Amino acid sequence: MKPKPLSAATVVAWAAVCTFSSLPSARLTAVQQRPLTPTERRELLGQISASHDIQWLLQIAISADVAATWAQSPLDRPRPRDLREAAYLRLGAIGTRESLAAITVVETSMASTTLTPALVNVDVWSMAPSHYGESKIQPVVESVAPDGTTYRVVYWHLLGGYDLLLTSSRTPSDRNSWTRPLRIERNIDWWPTAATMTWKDVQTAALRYFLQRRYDIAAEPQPEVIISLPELRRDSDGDGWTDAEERRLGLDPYRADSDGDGIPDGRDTCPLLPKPAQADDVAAAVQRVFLLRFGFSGSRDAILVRRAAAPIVHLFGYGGPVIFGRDILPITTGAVART
Ligand SMILES: [Ca+2]
Ligand SMILES: [Ca+2]
Repeated sequence: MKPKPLSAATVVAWAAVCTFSSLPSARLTAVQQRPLTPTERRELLGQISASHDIQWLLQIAISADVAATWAQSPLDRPRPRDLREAAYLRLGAIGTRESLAAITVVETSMASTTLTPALVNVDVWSMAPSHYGESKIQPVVESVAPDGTTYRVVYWHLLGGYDLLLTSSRTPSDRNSWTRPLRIERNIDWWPTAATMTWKDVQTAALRYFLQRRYDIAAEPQPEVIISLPELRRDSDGDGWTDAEERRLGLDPYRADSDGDGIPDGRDTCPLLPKPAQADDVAAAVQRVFLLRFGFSGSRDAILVRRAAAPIVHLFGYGGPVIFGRDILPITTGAVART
């Protein structure tokens, strides 16, 4: 029997009772104290896929932290994202009034995902597509500034192509204490290597690096980059993205809401596609498939969508920007997720 649509009041009431501290679950309590072996995690995946415990499924789907407690590292399989996907799918498959209310709670929570978190884990980053693995992030160079702050330069395709990115921490041994890596405004067209970072003062560093364009020839030295921290961090419109990142993504560095739909760029998964007043059934289905396949990944990689290849739908619940109909150059490695 098809469930009746839920009223907004019902959803709000459901959300109000679904506080984590008041959600008892014998099964969750039994396994949440320790990481599980691969065999136990596979069994857990099976339990999720057959469960009728809506509160338990909601806990798993809504929180990356809950799913992560069962793994030694994000590289373990089934990964935390696999468990979350399974729980979200199971809630839909159950199809009762209560399970659909739980899905609404999950989606409401995911819709508030920020694209510009203050701090990130710098050890392992997820690729957006589920069939890719998670990647260990190796710094190109690590350097301690005159004020004792540790800085790392990394490279990754967060903004549509490979970029040099700068992150810092006062407590570098805490992998979750690193600032969101910000774009160094120097286009690179291959992998950087053998870098040095020399501090001229507490706000200014000189970065020298090589690019390894081919493995059968020596890496090529590149012109020095002067990094000014105030310039690197400049966010003229206060939306969370720096000016250099907005120029990279094609956003307006001087307008906090580039597409004018009321959602600031730092929280707008589709910052260049205005959100319509209401999603039709097709759009709602696309949104849910996107959330399922990408939203639970934990990835912050930009996703570039060619206009002719996919329906243009305002999406939510993903940690990176989705840009329609635009290539962001230079892109040479093919590693950027394209749909
Ligand atoms: Ca900005
Ligand atoms: Ca917007």
